[in-house]
Amino acid sequence: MEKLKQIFGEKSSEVRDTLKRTIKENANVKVGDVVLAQVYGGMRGIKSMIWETSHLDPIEGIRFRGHTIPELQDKLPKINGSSEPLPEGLFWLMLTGEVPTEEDVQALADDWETRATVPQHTFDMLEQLPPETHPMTQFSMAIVSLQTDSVFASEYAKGMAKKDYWKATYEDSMNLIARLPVIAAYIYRRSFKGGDHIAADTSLDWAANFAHMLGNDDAVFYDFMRLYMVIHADHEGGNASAHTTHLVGSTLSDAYYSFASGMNALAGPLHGLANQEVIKWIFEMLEAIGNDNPTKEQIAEFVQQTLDSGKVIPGYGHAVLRRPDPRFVAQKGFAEKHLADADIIQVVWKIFETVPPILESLGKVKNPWPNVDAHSGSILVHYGMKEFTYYTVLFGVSRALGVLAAQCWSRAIGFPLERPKSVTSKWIYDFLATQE
Ligand code: CMX
Repeated sequence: MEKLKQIFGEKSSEVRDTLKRTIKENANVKVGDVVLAQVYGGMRGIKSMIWETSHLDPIEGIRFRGHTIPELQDKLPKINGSSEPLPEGLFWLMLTGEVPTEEDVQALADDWETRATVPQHTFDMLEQLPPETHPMTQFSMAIVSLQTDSVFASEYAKGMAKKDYWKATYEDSMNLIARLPVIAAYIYRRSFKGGDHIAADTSLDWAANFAHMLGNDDAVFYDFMRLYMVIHADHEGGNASAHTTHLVGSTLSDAYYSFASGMNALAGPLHGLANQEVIKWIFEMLEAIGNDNPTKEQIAEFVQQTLDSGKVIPGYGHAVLRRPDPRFVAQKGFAEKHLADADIIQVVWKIFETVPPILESLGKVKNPWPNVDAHSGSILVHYGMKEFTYYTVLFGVSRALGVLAAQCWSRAIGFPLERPKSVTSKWIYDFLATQE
């Protein structure tokens, strides 16, 4: 994909030069203060990293290079007859800041297709794992096993110059993104379909081909996969999977090592694994209530039981957002258009009406609204994909687009090793004593 590489190379070198000047001239300008609650509170809100590909506003939600999700749905190229944007277009946008043409995304899809061959040792390694191994464990291990092909690692060993780091990272990112649907589909078919694998259909775009290899050729499901892959791709840099990829990448670990680390962060239930937890919790609720059409009163009672047993309500709350997540809203819009009558969708919408006032009444939850994970599982269940332990892998395939585009930028700008300062609680007490 010489055109994309060339545009990225030109843009990033301009940005790097401007940034170098800006940092030099403004090195001591304050961009914020840090208070004790933030030091002990998961570093919420501390401005301490640069992430060029997207930005999150607590009220408005995510913007990818300045574009909201509805704007992406409107502006990014679509394939004939499809109503959802192609993830290829989003990757182009995140990398260059420009909305690509239809020809550009077609060329990018063709390029990924040429890079999609997974080495046999990755499949062999997966086959050594018990089929019941959690899909995220398999996914993370498969990504690390692909590292044998890292262009960055091999060029670095030969003595690559720093100015060329981004070129090798670009190659690794493109190869990895091209191969992820193949390994992800392989994991799904070996874990849940008895190893009955489905060959790629190279006439399809990246997301539709992924849906095809998973085993679903419904045209509307193809569209859902395109939307899913777009909305989960990036959520600025501070979330755990993005930040982990960035931190590990800052050591000059290649894209494979750093992305696998990001996936290990995504596998936590407070982050990406929440999409599996949501549907598991809904199934438990339906079972406890004893029917597939519970009333809001029955849902409220089950929510209360969950809270009383000291657990969180999965799919609700967010570390940054203070309104319903636009990614939830986009999926709700999709469901309203295509599957509004499905029982499982109706349940999710009733939960949406029931949970926020209950969480609000606790007086401590900063955001009582649904996040991205509250809706995705119900749509997958409707399309027959009920194996909820697999859901976070789908999130992970999409997340590659954002964190790897961001890693190309980090290498091009030349960000240094990330190394914040930690202190002990004794240091804090001594410091507080000096403030009295
Ligand atoms: N259910 C019950 N209690 C919740 C809650 C929820 N959904 N969300 C937050 N709270 C509680 C917290 O546990 C915390 O309680 P304590 O003070 O007793 O420890 C209190 O409210 C304050 O938390 P907060 O400042 O509102 O939220 P955080 O920024 O600390 O955490 C998040 C954010 C997402 C981890 C939290 O809302 C949560 O656990 N949600 C459920 C899990 C989930 O859906 N995660 C997916 C997030 C999206 C993603 O990354 O994919």
